[in-house]
Amino acid sequence: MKHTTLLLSAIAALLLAGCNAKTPVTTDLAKNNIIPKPVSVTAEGGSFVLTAKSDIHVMPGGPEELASIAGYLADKLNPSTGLGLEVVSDGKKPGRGDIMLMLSDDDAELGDEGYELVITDRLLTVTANKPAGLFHGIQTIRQLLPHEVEADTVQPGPWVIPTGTIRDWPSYGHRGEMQDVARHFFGPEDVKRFIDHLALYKMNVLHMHLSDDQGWRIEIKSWPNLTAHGAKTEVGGGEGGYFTQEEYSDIVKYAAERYITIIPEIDMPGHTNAALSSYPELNKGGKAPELYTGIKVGFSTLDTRSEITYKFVDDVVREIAALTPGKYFHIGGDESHSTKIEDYIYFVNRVQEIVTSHGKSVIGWDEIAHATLKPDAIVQYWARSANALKGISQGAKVLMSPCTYAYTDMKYDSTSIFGLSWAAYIEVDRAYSWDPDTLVPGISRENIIGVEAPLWAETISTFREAEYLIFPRLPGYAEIGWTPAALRSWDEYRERLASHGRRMQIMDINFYRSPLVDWETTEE
Ligand code: TNX
Repeated sequence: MKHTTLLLSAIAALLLAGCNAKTPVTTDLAKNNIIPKPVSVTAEGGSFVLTAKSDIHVMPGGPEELASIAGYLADKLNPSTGLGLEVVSDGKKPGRGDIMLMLSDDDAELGDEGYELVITDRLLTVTANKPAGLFHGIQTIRQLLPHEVEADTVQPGPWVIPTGTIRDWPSYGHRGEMQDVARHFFGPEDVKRFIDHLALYKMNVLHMHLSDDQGWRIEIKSWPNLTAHGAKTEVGGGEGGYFTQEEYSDIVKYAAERYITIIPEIDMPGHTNAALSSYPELNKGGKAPELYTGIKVGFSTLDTRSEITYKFVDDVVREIAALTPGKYFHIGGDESHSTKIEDYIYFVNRVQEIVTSHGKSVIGWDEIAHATLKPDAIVQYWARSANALKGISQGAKVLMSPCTYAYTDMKYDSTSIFGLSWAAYIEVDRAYSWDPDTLVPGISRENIIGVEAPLWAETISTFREAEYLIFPRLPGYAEIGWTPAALRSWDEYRERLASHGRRMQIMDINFYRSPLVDWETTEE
């Protein structure tokens, strides 16, 4: 009967795999290389095999979103497996080799983003309370399959996953990266590729640094010169660029389909030369400076005592907030060295009111704690723990981005071709080996909303260069945000990361071959 044939072909596939597959096949689920490391894994010792008969079933009567998530999985698996998996939502009973996606809201432990994978030799079932959990479960499926699953052409397989159960949920609700599109402009295709990278590692936030001294990168219809003039250049004098509102909305949608929230940042009152150059009336003295293409910080400031400044901020926040479904608006607030402290405090207090009036909560770099924070404000700790503690004493929560560990624009070591080094050299082990809950005395678990790794773009002008700084540190930041500290150790992590070398290679990710990792890669 059919089952015997299938079993035999599965065994044959396993044997074949033993002979010539590049990724060794295991039947021990505990030997997985999943990043971030799952909370709990129970191995059964058998194997589940995807075959030409496999399909992706979604619970009948469930929300539309389930079919979209299943479609996303099919789109990931079909090019490399060639198995033509289809989405089935008509309630037909799943058969051998099928994947089943289900929502069930009675598993409190899993929370809003957790999932359970039950893998038997017949069926792979993903269950979650919310669609976001199913989406993260799918990333685990991708990582359980051989690396070649990430190829965009048909590969021989076999497509085997060891049997057992994975129960998994994140430590923190906010796990993100920041992309600076101001120092050098990166267009929609680059941002989408970044979003795809975040999704694979179960990150759920992309913070976009949309304005700085060197460029204004988002269309504001009521202040058109911000982009007509202020987007025209970038560090080094290149041509710059900006997102139209349609392009920005398209990015927001693309991210949302991957359960990633976009946080837009307009950095102010410092880091504003591009805006000041576009509109003389925003300057004290009314004279517009030239555009700027260097990499100094701290020389620009909006005129904090002029009403036109607040009209400007109100228009900008209103237009961007209307395109942004996420809860937060990031007001920057860092390194305003040309703004007097009393003017800075006055400005941040007023801008918080504006952001709140447009229905968003404020995030700002740690300096904003000098002002009187709104109860729901978030302080992004990057440099000064005293600022973060000041925020906490006002009841604010903290987002952890310590520059000496989490700055993705720092060089790995003195030989790195890209990156800065003012904060530290951040090798892959250093990027991984810190714990947000214990890093700064006085900042503890209950104060922290999560972890974010910023990628500043002074030294990088193409996305391949960006990838060199992002990878392989991003998977480590993702794990710090997801996996409980008790399960994290560099010695064990570096083995898992080594296996992702091959995966990154197949995905054509330009990653830094850190000498601290015995990379599993093929000759290049
Ligand atoms: C500090 S981090 C900055 C950025 C620079 C970065 C370079 C922060 C809030 N401000 O303006 O791009 O250093 O590493």
